[in-house]
Amino acid sequence: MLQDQEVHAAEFEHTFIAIKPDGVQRGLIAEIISRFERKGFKLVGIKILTPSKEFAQKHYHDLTERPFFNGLCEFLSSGPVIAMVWEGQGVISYGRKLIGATDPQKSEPGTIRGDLAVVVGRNIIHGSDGPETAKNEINLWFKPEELVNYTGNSEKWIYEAN
Ligand code: IDP
Ligand code: MG
Repeated sequence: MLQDQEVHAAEFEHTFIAIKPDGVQRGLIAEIISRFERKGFKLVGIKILTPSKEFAQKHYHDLTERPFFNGLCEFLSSGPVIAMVWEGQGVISYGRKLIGATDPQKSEPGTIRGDLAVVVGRNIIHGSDGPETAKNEINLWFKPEELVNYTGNSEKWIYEAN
């Protein structure tokens, strides 16, 4: 029976997604969460916080040499951010597809940045760019006990049995 199939969590990966202060202030929290949720990905961690500038610098440590680094860290720490961990098969790379290209002028329509943002410095959302970054960013933003392990009610309708 399809309803009784087992979905094994072993293939599920995790990614770190943040709604930046512009996305929060523009009232886009539900819109953004909804896109990940409707796709079939599962929310396993969420909180709202205003990161310090030092914390923002840690988050963007690989961009320290870029000319926009200071402004970027000022901006990320300028107001509340929604920090999330999403789970699912392929969620790291597909999450990036849902988000769209870094510069909203180049993001495809249908993506979050393509539909909802206009300039690169106000592109409303962050998503981990690979497995290693995802692990590091989740560890930076969340304590293990802040993440929830559960079976989603529709998982057996989203995945095939394996
Ligand atoms: P990503 O967010 O798509 O992974 P990254 O290259 O990691 O893009 O850059 C991190 C963030 O830095 C971007 O989301 C954007 O907000 C900002 N950023 C990137 N390039 C520029 C730029 O040329 N000018 C201003 N801000 C930039
Ligand atoms: Mg990046």
